Amino acid sequence: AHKFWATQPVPQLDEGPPVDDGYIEPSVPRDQVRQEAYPLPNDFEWSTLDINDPKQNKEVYDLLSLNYVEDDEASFRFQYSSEFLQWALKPPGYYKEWHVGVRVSSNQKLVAFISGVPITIRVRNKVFAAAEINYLCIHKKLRSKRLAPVLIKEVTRQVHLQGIFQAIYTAGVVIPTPISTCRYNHRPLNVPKLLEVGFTFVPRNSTAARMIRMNKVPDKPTLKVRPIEERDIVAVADLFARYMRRFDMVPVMSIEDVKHQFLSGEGTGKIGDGGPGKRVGQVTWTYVVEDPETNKVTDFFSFYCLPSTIINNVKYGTLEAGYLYYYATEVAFQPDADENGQLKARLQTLIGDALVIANQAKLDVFNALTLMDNVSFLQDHKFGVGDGFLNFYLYNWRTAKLAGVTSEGGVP
Ligand code: YNC
Ligand code: MG
Repeated sequence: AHKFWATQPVPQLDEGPPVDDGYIEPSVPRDQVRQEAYPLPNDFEWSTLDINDPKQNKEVYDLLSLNYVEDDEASFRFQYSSEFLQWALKPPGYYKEWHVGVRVSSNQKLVAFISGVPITIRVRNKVFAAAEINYLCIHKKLRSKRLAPVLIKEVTRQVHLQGIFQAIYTAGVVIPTPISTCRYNHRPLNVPKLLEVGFTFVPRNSTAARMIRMNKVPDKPTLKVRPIEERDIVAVADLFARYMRRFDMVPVMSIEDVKHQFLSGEGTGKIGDGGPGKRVGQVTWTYVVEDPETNKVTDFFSFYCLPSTIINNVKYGTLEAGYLYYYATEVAFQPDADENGQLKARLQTLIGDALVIANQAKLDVFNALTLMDNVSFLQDHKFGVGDGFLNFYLYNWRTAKLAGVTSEGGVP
């Protein structure tokens, strides 16, 4: 039933669990990688996108904002900003050849895109270099013509040409074969707007006023949180690396990676310049907690802002959504912190503060997936279970199923 995926080095749907973790197809030297681009249908041509060029960046933005991922009811569509694309597509060591576009030859209109960025990942006890594939998008008028497999094969070729033979990617659709499946959860912040645009509904036996009251968040954070600065990077990198040992599939980040992931998306200028609670062009929010006595970073949390176009609403054009990203706390390393509830309590407080900052930044909703230790605080923080699922995939790598991309032993 999967004409394309049946030909690829991925575990097939009917396979049993593997005996050992490892590659499916061996790596090959560069000169044995196919040297010519895959053929496209007549009238189309390949085009490497230069994301640094504002004009090309805008072309990707325009393609995605009209044709990228929508929810099942076609009410909302992701609207990645130009700044977001800059941040997401240009981590340290990125290859411009992995930003693959397809244009109509006659008028040069960009009609399809797929991207990869380099990442080092650990899956269980194995660490390897991979490509993180994202933003696969084909113009609505060119759907169901088997163009997606051509894009995937071409980006795979470009990844192989750099000596990398594994990849990680996520999708809402189920294809061969998810290594984990997570569910979206949503914490309402701006209840009146969420009701007006049909993101949430008043349940029977409740009222809008009651929902607003229930979802109020405090004005101020509980902990002494402050935005991350350059001087925190080494400490955050260390804390991040130690915390990630809790989980079975994680990125391994250099100092440069940490700086890119947690500092470079903060926008420019002072908080407030880009509207309430944000800087101009702000994509990510990362906050740290410092021990007042030792000045050591003891905790951090991070989220990014990804608006969605509201497809049929006259009053509101976009839904401003925050997505919980990485976090870590030193409390995890206190003896028995997992068992005696200290870790659960600290995460509860830390994520409560993330909600306060997200609310100050005037986000409408705060989203989180059922991964890392998230399940331990989602209910208490009044996240509602969403309709959307996110499947995680590895290309050319076998491993047994992972429980919600968390370690078997996340916070219960
Ligand atoms: C998808 N999302 O199953 P079979 S996520 C992978 N990821 O193949 P056609 C997908 N494969 O089943 P259309 C996929 N969606 O026959 C579909 N497929 O074997 C498979 N939507 O191709 C599908 N963006 O061209 C089938 O389909 C074949 O015209 C059908 O195009 C699909 O970025 C798509 O949801 C998704 O723009 C481009 O619907 C289009 O429908 C669209 O006839 C809206 O394709 C936006 C959207 C996807 C977001 C994402 C991750 C992509 C991962 C791709 C796989 C990477 C593999 C690793 C490569 C590097 C390896 C190294 C080393
Ligand atoms: Mg197609």
